[in-house]
Amino acid sequence: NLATIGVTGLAVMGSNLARNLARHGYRVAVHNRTYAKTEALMAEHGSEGDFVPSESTADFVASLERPRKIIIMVKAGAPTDAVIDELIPLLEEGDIVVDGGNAHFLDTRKREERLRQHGLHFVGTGISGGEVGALEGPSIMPGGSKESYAALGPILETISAHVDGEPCCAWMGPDGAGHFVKMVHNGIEYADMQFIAEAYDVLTAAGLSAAEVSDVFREWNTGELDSFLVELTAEVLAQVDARTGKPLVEVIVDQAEQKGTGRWTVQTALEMGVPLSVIAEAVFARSASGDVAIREACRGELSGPERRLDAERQQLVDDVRQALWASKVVAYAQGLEEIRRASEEYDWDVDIATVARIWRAGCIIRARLLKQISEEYAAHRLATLLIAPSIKQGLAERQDAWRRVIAGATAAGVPVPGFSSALAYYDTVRAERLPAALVQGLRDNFGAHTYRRVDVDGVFHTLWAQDKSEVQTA
Ligand code: NBP
Repeated sequence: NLATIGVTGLAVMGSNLARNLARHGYRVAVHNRTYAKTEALMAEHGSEGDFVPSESTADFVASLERPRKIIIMVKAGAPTDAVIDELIPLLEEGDIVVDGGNAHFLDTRKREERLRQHGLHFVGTGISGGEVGALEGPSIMPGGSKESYAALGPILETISAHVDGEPCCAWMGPDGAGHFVKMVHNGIEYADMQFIAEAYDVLTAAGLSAAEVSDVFREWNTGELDSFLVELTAEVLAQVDARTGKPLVEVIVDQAEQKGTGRWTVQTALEMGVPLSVIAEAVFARSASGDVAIREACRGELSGPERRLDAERQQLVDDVRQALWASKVVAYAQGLEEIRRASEEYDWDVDIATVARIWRAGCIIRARLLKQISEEYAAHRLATLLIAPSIKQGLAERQDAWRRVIAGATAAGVPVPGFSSALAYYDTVRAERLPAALVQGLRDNFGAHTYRRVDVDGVFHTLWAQDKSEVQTA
């Protein structure tokens, strides 16, 4: 009696994924390098479903029906390769190896190519939703061959989160497409959290307490900002520290850490030449918060206005809500554009409407807004999300509030790098003319880098060091 699917790597994510599969009636083979973890899973949750535990990798592989479907849930990087090395000689043509870890999409491309040479399918799969998602239904972003999805997809769709009966799992495209989409998901998550943090900062600068801001976020979660992170913000801000009686947020060290997927998103964008300014700003904001030496050197040394925002409270709350919505839209626009560009570069044919659709539930960035984004991409061919009819109108309606928040925060010396960067991008792409023309003039002056003209086709250079006449170079 063979198992339908196997999971190797039974730390928190792997265990919960295996339990999720078993709860849905699948016979699940389970394996972990250190057998004690397999035994612990069986002791604590073995009765929840039909598990087939194995101590050795060989027994684990032998316990699976063909084509074998094996989900690897180990620490990303060298551990993933160690598991793959062990599996390859034990597998047979047509077997499917799924990497559910947070791998870099370029590593996934290499692994896919390597396994393909062995006649095996390698499915780099983004899984979002943390440990609760893995157990109760994550958002799942598989890449790899389309053929492998025919066998694997129905299982993954069953255990994924669902919205209106639709699974939050779909084939993203070949080789690294799934991990790419997951990477950008995490980048957007950085931006979302930065905006939320800025909203909190602005509201406290206007005199609201953490508990009051918590109430504001709880209220926001019933409207257009309805999302998992806004819901969590209300919870975190309401938490009172048992030691001091203060809001917990006020006793947490104000240095944000990161594991690296946000950085990857930005690095990739830089290499592809995609303006991902808002997500980059969010990554840099975390780094800046952690620059202790610089912050200590500057605190009390650099002058600025008193941190006090004088605004009518309800008006400010309404304005910040709108700044948050508008900024979030820009982060999505930039992130989705990065996916579209990569899809072009790597020939993945990723469907952006589908990406937004499978992010609607299960994952960390799940939000009401994603339904609207998905519908807009399904209905229109969009050069950018910003010009989708309902989004364009939403931005038009909110931009005065957005500008007021940034102006007010800036005047009070409250840093809002995320909001400002988002608005700057909005104003950049809608501009009639950009000062990039001057940049081109300067480049031509010091480096003879040439320029194009608005009125005549061709490439031109001004003889700056001579008589400043213009020559056509192409
Ligand atoms: P960890 O990332 O903490 O990895 C622990 C697992 O890796 C254990 O099963 C461990 O086996 C195994 N492992 C290691 Br370490 N080196 C190994 C090797 N050389 N050979 C075989 N197995 C090895 O687990 P996690 O937090 O459950 O995350 C798993 C994956 O899911 C990661 O890639 C992570 O980035 C990704 N992810 C995590 C989350 C989350 O919320 N935590 C969300 C989404 C994705 P051992 O028991 O023998 O040490």
